[in-house]
Amino acid sequence: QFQKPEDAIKYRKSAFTVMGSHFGRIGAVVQGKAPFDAKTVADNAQIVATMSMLPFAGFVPGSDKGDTRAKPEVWTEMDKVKAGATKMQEAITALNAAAKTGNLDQIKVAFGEAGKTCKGCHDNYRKD
Ligand code: ASC
Repeated sequence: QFQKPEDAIKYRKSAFTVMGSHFGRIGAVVQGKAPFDAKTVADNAQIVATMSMLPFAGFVPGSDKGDTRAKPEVWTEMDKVKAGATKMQEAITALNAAAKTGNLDQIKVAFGEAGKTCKGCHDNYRKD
């Protein structure tokens, strides 16, 4: 799937970067820093949902060294990481559903819940 560990690192970081960019665009709306357009939020939520499926395939054995902020615990606690990933994907699915309703209050709640799942993994498994 990946020729070398660095390719896997680049792949997962790229997926996280795109996911974070589109999640952040929803965040700007939630925080009142960007105008609420239901279609734009729904489009962004769909991209986040699709991207959220991708990064974890990039945490292959041997890709713990190199241009990565992933802590070694990612590989020794992979079952916990995978469980966290599933929780995140579920929260993003809920955000995507909320976005499709076009109800900003629902979007705000779902966005907050999804953000917690991002942070949970970052706190435990990402350096700095
Ligand atoms: C974001 C983003 C994250 C999460 C996290 C939530 O917008 O890029 O990783 O929210 O900061 O606490």
